[in-house]
Amino acid sequence: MRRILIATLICLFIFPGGGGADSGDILWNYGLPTGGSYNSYPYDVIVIKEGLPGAGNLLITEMHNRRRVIEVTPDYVNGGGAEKVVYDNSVKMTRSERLSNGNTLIVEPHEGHGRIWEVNASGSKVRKWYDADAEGKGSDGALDGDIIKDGPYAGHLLVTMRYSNEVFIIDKDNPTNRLWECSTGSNPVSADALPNGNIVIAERNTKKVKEIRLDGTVVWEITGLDAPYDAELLPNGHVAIIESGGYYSSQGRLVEFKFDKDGNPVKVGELITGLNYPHGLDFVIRDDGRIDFVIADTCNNRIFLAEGWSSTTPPGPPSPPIPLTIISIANQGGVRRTVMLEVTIDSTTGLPLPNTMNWREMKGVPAKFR
Ligand SMILES: [Ca+2]
Ligand SMILES: [Ca+2]
Repeated sequence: MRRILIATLICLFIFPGGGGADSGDILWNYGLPTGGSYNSYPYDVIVIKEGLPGAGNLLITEMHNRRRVIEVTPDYVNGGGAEKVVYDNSVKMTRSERLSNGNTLIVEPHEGHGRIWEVNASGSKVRKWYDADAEGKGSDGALDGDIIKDGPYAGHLLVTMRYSNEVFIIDKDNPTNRLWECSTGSNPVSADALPNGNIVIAERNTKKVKEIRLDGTVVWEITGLDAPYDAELLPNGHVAIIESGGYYSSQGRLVEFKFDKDGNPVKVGELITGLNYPHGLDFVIRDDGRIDFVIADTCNNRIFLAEGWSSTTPPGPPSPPIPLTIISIANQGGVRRTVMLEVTIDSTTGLPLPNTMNWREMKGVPAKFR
């Protein structure tokens, strides 16, 4: 009884107003369940990068029912945001990205119609970057496509083909010419090219995310994942991964890994659980260096921003511990009792430091509490 009372008091004193924001908290939500505009099976979300038209806006790819790419200028403070339709389609789309010329790259993965297009600001197709049919892959579909930003293949197109288990680079000047290719494990569903030229691939069925060099050697791999669909290498060297779980399983989650001194992945933890078949992940860096995550929670029909636990800045000197004295006055069985608690609080965790908690019952009530 006393312990419960004291624990409650500590919470009230350290976190006035009901508690500070913990990592994993939803800071902004777009779509269900808040009502208003909803996203129709958003497969992916990206934060448009600095230097590109629309920088900071979100590009959301809706896959089912309403098949659109929309651009949202988020209002992270007041909620919601301004929305405009970039492209309205009749077939499925999985991913999209903003190009330096202001146009948008879209990926149509539909079986038998695997194509990657560039659409202009008016929503008209202006270029076909890739056509699976032209390669005799009528039963396959391109599931991811990126224009490579840096490295030896900058400007060319990275394509991820889910059913033929391959990732390859298409010549920007000749769509039938492959500049590089590799076989992957089963069901590669996304790939990103890194500034150093390496490629990060998420393999759904082999439950793996890996970074490979262009010579095919593996830099690292993280195995045992539950249907991974997207991965982001963070500015602090960590890797964040979206595990989809399964269709309508609500077992989707965001997990984060770091690397030990030997380069082996070590799980930091699960930042968010209970997602419904999520497929897309990106991040934003806050003014204080904290990395927050933007997530396409696909079958919950929403995009949201979640508070991360990593920081791009190294940790500063530890905050000093906080000495605290709590006077509690309570009625217990009609008898009024006064308890004084002295404790030292760890200012980082907000929890009592070990062996610092002393409490004693007082006679009477101190004058200022009467
Ligand atoms: Ca990609
Ligand atoms: Ca992503």
